[in-house]
Amino acid sequence: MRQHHRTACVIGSLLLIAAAGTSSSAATPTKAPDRAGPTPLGQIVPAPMKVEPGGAGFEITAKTPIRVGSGNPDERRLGEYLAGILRPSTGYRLPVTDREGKGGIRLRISAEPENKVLGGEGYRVISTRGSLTITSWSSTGLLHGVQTVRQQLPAAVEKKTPQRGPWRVAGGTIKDMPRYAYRGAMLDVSRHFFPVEHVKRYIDQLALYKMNKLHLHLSDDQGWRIAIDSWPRLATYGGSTQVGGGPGGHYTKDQYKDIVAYAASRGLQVIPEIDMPGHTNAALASYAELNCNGVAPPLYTGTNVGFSSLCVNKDVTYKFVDDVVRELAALTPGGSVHIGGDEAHSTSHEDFVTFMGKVQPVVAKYGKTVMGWHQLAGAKPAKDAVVQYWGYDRTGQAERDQVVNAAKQGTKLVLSPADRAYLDMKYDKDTPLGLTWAGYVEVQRAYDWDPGTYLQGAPADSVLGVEAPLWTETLSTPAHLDYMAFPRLPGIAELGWSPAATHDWGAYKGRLAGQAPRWDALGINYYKSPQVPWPAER
Ligand code: NGO
Repeated sequence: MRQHHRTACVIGSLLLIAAAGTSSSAATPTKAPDRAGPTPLGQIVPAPMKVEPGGAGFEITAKTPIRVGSGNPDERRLGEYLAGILRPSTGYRLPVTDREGKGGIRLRISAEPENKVLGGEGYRVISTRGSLTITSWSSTGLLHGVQTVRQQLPAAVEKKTPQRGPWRVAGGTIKDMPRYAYRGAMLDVSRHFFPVEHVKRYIDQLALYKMNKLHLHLSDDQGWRIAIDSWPRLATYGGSTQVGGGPGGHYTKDQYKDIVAYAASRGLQVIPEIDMPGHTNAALASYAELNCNGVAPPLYTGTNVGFSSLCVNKDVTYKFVDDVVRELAALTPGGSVHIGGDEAHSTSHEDFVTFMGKVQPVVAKYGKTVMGWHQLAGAKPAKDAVVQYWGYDRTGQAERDQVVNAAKQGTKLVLSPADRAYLDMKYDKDTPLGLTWAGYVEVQRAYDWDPGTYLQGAPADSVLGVEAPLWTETLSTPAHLDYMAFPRLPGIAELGWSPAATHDWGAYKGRLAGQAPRWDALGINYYKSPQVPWPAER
């Protein structure tokens, strides 16, 4: 049903895209950055809240130390993280030291009022001839400050072999803090499985743009990707294939913990999703008793949606849910567990409401809050539930109203409009990967909307933030992920971080273009959108 609906909608979206295309001026390449001049202060992504340029600025040299306080292990850890980026390309020693002294790069976590006003993720960067100071109230803020400094340095800093400097940071002060508390990305590791190393690569990319949530879509019809001790066949059998019939895979608990810890070290909280009651063929195939008819269906390697459902009226279903949520919650230091709830086309509305009524308290019982796709608004969202809106320009008013009404009653929203934030949509008709059901999503379309006013009628303070989902029906390698995420992901990150007053496609596309040499240095395979004035190749 949904598939049909999606195909029909492509035509409408095509018209929209065609109309939008006429207004965007031809992209003229920006000049390659002058080796003699550093990146102007604040010309980074996401745009900082406040930039006060001035003064000579700092230059990293062979003698520069990275100074951290003696008392705070996070300062040292982040000092080493920064040094790890700078050492290979600069060729400098850059010792991380807690010895007092003047000059150099200084990392400080402190509760001084100037830091406190910038909140738990804010930071300041102060660049003068004598020193470069990154300071914050928190380790996460300090990490964001490090990412800012990284982007202020020449792109060659990202390379793994010695490069020519100079390594300058423009002079002045940046004061920065995020607009939204929730700035997320979702990776679908079910349709195609991605091993730990690939997930870490994505985490590093997200951290560069100050994202702070990694939502992992751990189960779907095509594969169950996390080991659950009490139901072992979920992973060993349910995870044994993927779209197209490849070998699939799953994370052991240790591997999953490794992902969670790595994400935390990069400022990201992992939100695990077990999609229920639909999108459950992998589980139903693994355990016959979960099916209403007691018969396990075969594993599924296609890309249809909406055909599977847990058996809402069987007790064993809730034993299963309890076990899975309990084990998952134990692996989840963050506050939320995502229970899916989308496209339950094989579950009656009544059953859906019953199911969500029973499952949400289980999440609460294990100390977590519920996150769900926006269909949860059609059941009774728990008091502190967060719903993730994934509608698009063709979503009917009744469906929107349901979400808006929930928001008016206190449900918080994360916005992932499919025709803006879905990184799996094709950019245009020639994009070799991706889907089209929400239309084409070129770079400007992904960036040019305001989360604060997007869902008309929803109170502005109901919006927790934004999330860019990356579904992987057609994506199976890191190069595929790169190509769909870049250059759209930084745009969603900017919508989540930067003040609304900085929103300006004209200025943004220039800053975005400035990121390309960095992606080249990092080996990121990005889409060269004709909408962006990429620097001339050198
Ligand atoms: C939908 C669907 C997913 C698909 C995705 C593809 C949601 C929330 N459910 O988004 O199963 O993979 O579209 O774009």
